[in-house]
Amino acid sequence: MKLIVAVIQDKDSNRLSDALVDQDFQATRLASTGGFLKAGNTTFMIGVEDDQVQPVLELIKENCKAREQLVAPISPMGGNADSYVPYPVEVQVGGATVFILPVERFEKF
Ligand code: 2BA
Repeated sequence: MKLIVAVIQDKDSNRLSDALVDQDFQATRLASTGGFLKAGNTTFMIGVEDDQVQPVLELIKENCKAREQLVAPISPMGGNADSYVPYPVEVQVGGATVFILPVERFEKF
């Protein structure tokens, strides 16, 4: 068994949830925050048998889009201004960032 941990954009989360439910996959959604943008994103925990990893990855690929996002400049507030960038910078936010972990034991009570 594997635990798929997928960090995706909030905008894609309902679509991915619906697709997972349609295909009878069980998942848990956690509200999370990206360390770099400090903006909300959604983390899915999806427990599946090994042979179901690939179908779940396909669903994630189909339902999660990469998008450009602007990072607003943050004032150095009296600190070192050497690295200060006075204009917004565009970064591409995935798609999805996916970790696949082995599950040692799985119980439901
Ligand atoms: P954030 O940390 O808010 O990052 C958003 C996007 O900003 C990233 O998109 C990447 O394009 C850019 N970025 C991140 N760190 C950067 C840096 N030091 N310099 C320049 N640009 C940077 P993604 O790579 O698609 O990541 C989307 C979200 O997935 C991340 O949001 C974070 O919440 C999660 N994530 C990505 N890699 C991770 C990792 N290795 N471990 C845990 N979470 C991760």
